[in-house]
Amino acid sequence: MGSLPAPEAYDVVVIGGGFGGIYSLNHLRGLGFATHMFEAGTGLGGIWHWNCYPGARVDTETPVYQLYAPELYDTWRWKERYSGRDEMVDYFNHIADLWDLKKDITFSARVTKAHWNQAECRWDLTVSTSTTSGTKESIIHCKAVVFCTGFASKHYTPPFAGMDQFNGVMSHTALWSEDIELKDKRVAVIGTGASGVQVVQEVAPIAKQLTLFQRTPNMALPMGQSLRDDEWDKVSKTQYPEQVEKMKTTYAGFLYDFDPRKTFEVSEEERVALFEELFHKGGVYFWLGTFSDVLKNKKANDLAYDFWRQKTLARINDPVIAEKLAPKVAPHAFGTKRISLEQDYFEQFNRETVDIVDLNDDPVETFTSKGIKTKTGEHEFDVIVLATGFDSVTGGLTQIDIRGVDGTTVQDKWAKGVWTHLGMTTAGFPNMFFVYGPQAPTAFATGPQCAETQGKWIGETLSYMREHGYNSIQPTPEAEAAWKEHVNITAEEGLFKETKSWYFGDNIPGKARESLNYMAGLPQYRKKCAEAAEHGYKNQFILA
Ligand code: NA7
Repeated sequence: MGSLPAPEAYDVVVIGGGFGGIYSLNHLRGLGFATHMFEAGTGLGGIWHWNCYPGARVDTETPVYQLYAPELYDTWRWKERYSGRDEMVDYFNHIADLWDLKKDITFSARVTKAHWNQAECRWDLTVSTSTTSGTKESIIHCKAVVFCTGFASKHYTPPFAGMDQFNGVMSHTALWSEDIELKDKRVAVIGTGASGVQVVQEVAPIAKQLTLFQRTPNMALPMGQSLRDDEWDKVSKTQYPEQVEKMKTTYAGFLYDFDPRKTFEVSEEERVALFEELFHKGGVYFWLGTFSDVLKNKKANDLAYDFWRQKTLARINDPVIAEKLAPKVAPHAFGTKRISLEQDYFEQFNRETVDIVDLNDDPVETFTSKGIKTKTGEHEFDVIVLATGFDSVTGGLTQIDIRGVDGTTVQDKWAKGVWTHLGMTTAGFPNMFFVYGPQAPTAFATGPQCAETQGKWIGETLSYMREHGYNSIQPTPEAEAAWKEHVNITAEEGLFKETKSWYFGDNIPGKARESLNYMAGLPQYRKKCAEAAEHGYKNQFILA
């Protein structure tokens, strides 16, 4: 792949400054490609830049949730087991300084169009840059483009009736502005995903009154938060190389994996003992370190749910509220929607000032100038927090006008379902790669590990093209059909597919229902990626 002259033209443009983006920029630059990043926000961090709502925090513990370069690890000191949003932003800036990234990044620059130019064998990008004097559009050319737009960059707001009538402050969690005042306010929170849970536990203690509008209870697990002291830091740094090797072998890239035993292979005492142990370890041990059949066998799953329920009920004083938060009949199999971590979420409902509306019994009829009117009456608020999620996994790509060889858009190609090869490329869109997107381990792996795995593969692929004089690469339609089948067969295995969730696109009206993630785990994914590259990418890719 020959070079194009900078600054209007690059070998590779990276879009988005989250983990995928910073890793790719540094890696590709290191391989000698003229690489530039455009980031729509004013700073680095991706979701950690945008999601500055109160209580925003990582659900994966340190030291797992980070990039694995020794120079980064050695020079960074984590403060807590689960980092808060501000610490993550500091971490990104630390990396940017260490790797001297900012000289190759344009901030406040949103790529609105990416059109493949067949005659010139390049991508023509339209970049909209905001400055104090207005917005400017530029056309940028590049040989290859790597979309690092993440799995949660297009927020979703349900079309509630009368939303424009509300006279108070209303914000989606992903568009939060740090000057929104919540102390002594009457606050509504809609949504019970990770964002809703975090907002509730952070804001309930300071709000005059808080009402949670819940459609599905979150089977949240205790976070087990703790400070990382100097001793931890010292030991952790010495263990780092060994830990990195271990993480490469586990399903999601954690330091632990599922227990190989099945639930009914052990006695009741042994089962309860393991459940207790995992629950008290905190984090997602009880989800991803449990018996290997809990997410596959309904009877095993019921036992896990019941254990979680009993633990949760014990924390809530009012039995009516307790039944809403941890109902006798599970709304779905345990762990088949994204498990969130909580610190004192359930205790917040013991406050006089905190209330819960179960939207299944008491649905929203309309927003009003003063608040929200449900079937049973009007609730008045000063602030409404929309913790209603994202057009997850695909939205970051389909919101951009991306056109391939024959002018077809990604939106059109994926209108009835996603087609990719290896969750990184799609036929008809040469030299286009995406990181942390659909049909990859995205939601079932730690972000940094997924970003590194994919970033490395993309770097190897571009290097191969350069070495062998190829100008373009795209998957064959057969390869992507086979990948889709493999992704779907893999998703058939567990209980996940029976549950409505954003894992399957269920949260967005009209979105095709299918597994948006590759669910066979990171080690298996790496194997598939390596196999595809073997023998010069033959049979799976078209190189020209
Ligand atoms: P999530 O996990 O998608 O949560 C969104 C929440 O919003 C969820 O509880 C939804 O209820 C709720 N929702 C969505 N539409 C509605 C309507 N129309 N009425 C009421 N409630 C609604 O987003 P988060 O921001 O919390 O987290 C996103 C991911 O980021 C998270 O999983 C982590 O990986 C990090 P539902 O459950 O569908 O009934």
